[in-house]
Amino acid sequence: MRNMEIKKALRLYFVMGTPNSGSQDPLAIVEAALRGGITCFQLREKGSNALEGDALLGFAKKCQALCRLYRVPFIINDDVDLALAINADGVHVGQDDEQADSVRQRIGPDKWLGVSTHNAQEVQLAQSIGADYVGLGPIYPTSTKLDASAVVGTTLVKEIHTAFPDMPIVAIGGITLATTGSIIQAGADGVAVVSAIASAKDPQYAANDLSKTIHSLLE
Ligand code: TZP
Ligand code: MG
Repeated sequence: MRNMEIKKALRLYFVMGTPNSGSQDPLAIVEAALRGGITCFQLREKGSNALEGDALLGFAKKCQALCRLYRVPFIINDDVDLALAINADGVHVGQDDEQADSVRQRIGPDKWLGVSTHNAQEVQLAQSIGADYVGLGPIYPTSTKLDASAVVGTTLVKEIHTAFPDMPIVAIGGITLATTGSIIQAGADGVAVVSAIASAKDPQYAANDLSKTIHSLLE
């Protein structure tokens, strides 16, 4: 049950922080994305001019309130303290962040735990410590994450989907409307995007286009 719920939430997973909003109002982008049909939102506040302290707390609460309005899960990247402070729906960690098993202990069994992975060994480890889903990527080159590791392509999505059929998988990295279909066809439960929505001229329209494409391929 939980697996199915998570797979559905991964369909169109929007990842954003204020540094990704360019000249637009970040909260307006989040709301536009929600109106356009995103199914999960991750606050990933990273990079130059990233908010900290009370400013971050305030922004996170506003994002959370919007997500609640649209009944979309609200996930925090990396910052377990923040996730616990505001009672977020989950936490997402990378390989260089706090160890996933320690995160699971701190957040308890109910909150979702997502782990960024790049190969079968990392997926196996994530599964063994009780991750609810894995992020796989970068599928394509991306300029959004400066320290991104080597691109893995859709081949890795196929491989992981075959080896771990029950594990919810979301693909990330350089994904656009044009490449979304092949990623879903490779076996991902959904796509995670930053710039395809945050840097779009019309984020609501961009999210809606992605949403229609994904939902047409998944029943
Ligand atoms: N992790 C791997 S690639 C990436 C993250 C957070 C950035 C994805 O951003 P974009 O703009 O969708 O390529
Ligand atoms: Mg991280």
